[in-house]
Amino acid sequence: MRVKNLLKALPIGIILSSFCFAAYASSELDAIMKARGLSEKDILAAAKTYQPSGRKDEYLVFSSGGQSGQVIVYGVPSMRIYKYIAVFTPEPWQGYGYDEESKKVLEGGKINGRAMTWGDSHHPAFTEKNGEYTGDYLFINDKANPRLAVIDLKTFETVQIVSNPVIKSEHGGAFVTPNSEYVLEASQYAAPLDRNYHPLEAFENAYRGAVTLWKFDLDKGRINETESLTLELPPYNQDLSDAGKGVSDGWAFINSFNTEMYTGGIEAGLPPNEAGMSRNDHDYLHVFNWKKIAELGKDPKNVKVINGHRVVPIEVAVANDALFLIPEPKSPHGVDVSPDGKYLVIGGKLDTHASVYDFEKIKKLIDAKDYAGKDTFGIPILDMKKSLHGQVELGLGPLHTAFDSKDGVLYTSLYVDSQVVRWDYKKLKVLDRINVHYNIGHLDSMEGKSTKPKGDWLLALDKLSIDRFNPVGPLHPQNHQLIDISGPKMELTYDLPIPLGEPHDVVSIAADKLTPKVTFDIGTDSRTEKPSPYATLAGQERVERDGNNVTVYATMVRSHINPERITVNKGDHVKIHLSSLERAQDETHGFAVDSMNVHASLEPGKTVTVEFDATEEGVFPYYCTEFCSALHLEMMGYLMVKDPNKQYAAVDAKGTKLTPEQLQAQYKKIVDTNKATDAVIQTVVKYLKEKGYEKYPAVNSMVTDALDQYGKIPEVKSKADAAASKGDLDQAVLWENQVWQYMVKTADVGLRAKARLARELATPMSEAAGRGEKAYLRGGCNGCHVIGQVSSGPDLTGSLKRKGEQWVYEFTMDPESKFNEPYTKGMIHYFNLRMPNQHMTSEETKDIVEYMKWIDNNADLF
Ligand code: K7E
Ligand code: CUA
Repeated sequence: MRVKNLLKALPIGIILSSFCFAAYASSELDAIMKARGLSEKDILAAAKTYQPSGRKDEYLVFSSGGQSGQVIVYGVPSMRIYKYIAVFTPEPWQGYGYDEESKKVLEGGKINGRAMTWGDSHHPAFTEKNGEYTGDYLFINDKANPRLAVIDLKTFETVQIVSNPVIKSEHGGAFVTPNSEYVLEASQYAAPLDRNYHPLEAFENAYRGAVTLWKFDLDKGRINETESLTLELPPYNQDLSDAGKGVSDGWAFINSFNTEMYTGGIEAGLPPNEAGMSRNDHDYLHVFNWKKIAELGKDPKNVKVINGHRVVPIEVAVANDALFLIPEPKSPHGVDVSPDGKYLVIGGKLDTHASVYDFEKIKKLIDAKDYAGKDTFGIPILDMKKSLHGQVELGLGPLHTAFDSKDGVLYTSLYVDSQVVRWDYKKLKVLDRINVHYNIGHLDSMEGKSTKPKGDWLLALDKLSIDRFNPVGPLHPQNHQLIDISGPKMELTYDLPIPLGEPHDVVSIAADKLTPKVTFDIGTDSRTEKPSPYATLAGQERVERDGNNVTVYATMVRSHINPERITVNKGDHVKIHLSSLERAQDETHGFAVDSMNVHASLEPGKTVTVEFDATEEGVFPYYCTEFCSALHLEMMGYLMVKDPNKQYAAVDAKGTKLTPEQLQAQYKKIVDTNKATDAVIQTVVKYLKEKGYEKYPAVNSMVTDALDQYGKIPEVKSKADAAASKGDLDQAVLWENQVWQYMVKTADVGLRAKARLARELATPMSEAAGRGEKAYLRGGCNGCHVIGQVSSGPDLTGSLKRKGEQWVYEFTMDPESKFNEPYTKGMIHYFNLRMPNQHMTSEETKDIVEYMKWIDNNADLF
């Protein structure tokens, strides 16, 4: 049973005492609750959402980043933020927009040749199969500059941006058809599709709305621009959209406002847009058959080519029964299709109702050609009453809707009332409501836009946070609230301040549907996801010159950049291709050159390029920007920019020289150190091999990393030996030092692998022993005692056998009582330390004894 369900089933008293194993802990909890002013409800909310260190979340949430142009990734139920994915806006720490590979992706989003360095991202969407999320790719739209981005969820990187060739502003994207055939992007503010000047007086004639069907190639993971097409729509301001599924598969739906086609004119003394655009009682829900539109678009007879892009005109869609309108209460906002595809729920925004349309009724009217009339553009209008399943009064400002796993149950956000309403769209009745803080926009249940929404959690995306958080200046964070919807009453459990942009919408997915890579294959261009033509392996590092173009093929591995000196002429154009030779998880390097405004992030295996003009003469240090190892600061080099027309005076290198004896001593010392270090490594290797480390994937990958470092030693060692035999001890010492660097890295990972393996092989700990280990660590006992080794205190292995359980218990409770025993006296003398009284409780001490029993049972492993 899931923890939260368990919590629900038990009365609070039992819960609290089952959280806390010992009586003392319960009183400690009481004390904390009192001191912090927490209620039992707070403690429950914490227990439902808190993830202990190392525990992973059940769901990952992908939130639009609003005007930041990015995507924010966080976990449910913990609400911990995991990542900002750079999409429409350069993000230097990821190298995005500062290296050449990512600049190419951003370039796809240029509009009329102008680079766009920001976006207004609104609606993320996953790839789908049969209407269920697949977790392969994520799409997100840019409302400000109509564009669509593709993020690969293997790498969590943006791999493609396409710019819409005909529309000028958009909102109804990104909505994916149930098998990821197309990604829909509908316009918002009508404009001339030819992108030319047409006076506003020509609004009805020359301005148009539109919906673009971006063709997605699932195998390639990219949008195919030439196979994409657009359906022309009237110049009503189209709003949110959704693709049909199940019974409505093949169809899609778009809301609208301003069917009045009002164009404002406040400055000319005319009433403002807000008055003119909401004058009529009704606007139109657009219903169109995207499958038919895609078919029609294949025949050149059926399309107008605008800006090199195929557009299916309204008349063609109408003549082929592919486009209809249905009146809807004025200026609605969201349209959401139910999981089975049968119902369309429309949030009234200016109307207190939500309207539920029945697709089967709509389809019947269409099939019978039962029309209530036609609009100005000749589009058939279906009767509203005949299409409706019903309406429910929800409250002020209904915007968006999310579905529950329970049949007929759904949640609608009330922007003005700051509430979430749970209601039944089949039976048309309200079930529950909860206040949120404040002015909620979108909301989402887990996998809420798929055919299989989950009924455990709901996210409320609140536009205003006002007083919820510590004030951080007039620009407030947004507030994402986590609501437990698994019980009969909705329960608020967590507030997450969103520190980036105004996120409009989120999509969420079961974490186990995602299979992200942990490293790249060596030499990968992460943006094309193919081997980079510039991949450089160890030994291939070089600098090439072609006229004024200097190309550097460089590598990075703990802890050096090769080359460490790059000399160019003033005026040269410099390109540096960098390859990370790391194979170990999370060993990222960064690369920056003084004052050149370039930055790259090199995750293990990545190849990336930075490019700049060396316009000024001077010295420009370059360095690794990630604290990647103890020798990270040493991971640097110099870019020397010379003026080819200048003569530089020769310099006399000064510096203190070692005497031959000193040099000999230094050489001997480093050689001895290396031998000793290697001996340690060999014992670790022997242990790992004997215990069959290959069978444990986590250990195996650490050992691979350790051996990777160790494998670099022979080459360096032979250089050391060659220098020594030539009598160049200076060079020999330097190369031996490099041997030591590799050994330290090997030993570091090797010892971690050993500890991990010991843990894998050990017998399972009893609950008491587990608590004992925690008490042992909390008490800081590991400061003096190292299991399996004599350290600044004795090795605890075997001490129970030597002294007996009772003695160990008494000694831990009150060390001083034993200081006069000859055994203890001897120990104090040997270690020159007395065991301090850690004031453990009797329970804790008993647990520690259990932990020591576990140690003894596994003594051969330590
Ligand atoms: Cu309602 Cu852009 Cu989906 Cu904002 S949108 S809230
Ligand atoms: Cu590599 Cu720091």
